[in-house]
Amino acid sequence: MHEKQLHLIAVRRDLTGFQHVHPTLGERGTWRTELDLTPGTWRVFADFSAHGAPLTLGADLQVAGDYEPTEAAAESRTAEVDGYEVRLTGDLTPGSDTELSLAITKDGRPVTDLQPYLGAYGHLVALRAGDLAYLHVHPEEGDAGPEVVFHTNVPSTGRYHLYLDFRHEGVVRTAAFTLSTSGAAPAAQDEEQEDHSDSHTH
Ligand SMILES: [Cu+2]
Repeated sequence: MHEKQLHLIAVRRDLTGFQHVHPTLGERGTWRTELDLTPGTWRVFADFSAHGAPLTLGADLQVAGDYEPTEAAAESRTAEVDGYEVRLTGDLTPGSDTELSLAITKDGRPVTDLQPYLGAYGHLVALRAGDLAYLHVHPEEGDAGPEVVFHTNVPSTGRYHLYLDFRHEGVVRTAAFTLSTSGAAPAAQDEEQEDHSDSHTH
């Protein structure tokens, strides 16, 4: 799925840490990877596809050490990482397909030569604040920047933390955003509407 058999996402429960790695399968069916975790409580998600169905499993991970609780990030539609600035436009409206557009600039100039990462020009993970419900979002086919567009369908009202991985000049970087939903809670949905083949929540 997205060029990898297994995606492992590690997020610090106060949402101040995020890692997206790809374990390798070793003997006796054990997957292994390196993670660089700071002390505190982390949530890890194994994201994969089995028998053609996307699946995400989660588990908590306690990391020993001097732990300083940190306030979760405030609402933010812009992120800066290593001289890059990423601006998010679009809203999250529960129960309906919405479009998010992320525009990437470096030193103030639009980045138009993004490199593919996991088969796309960006990879977005959305986590619902509180229970860290996991939403995997797939980008729309598009150019190598400066904008990467995603379609998403968040299940409920609330605050979501979004993590965009993008590759440029051979380096994968992560930009983090915090966004609250707009609009009212979705009306009770019938079975039919639930089937969104390109996004899934767990
Ligand atoms: Cu991955």
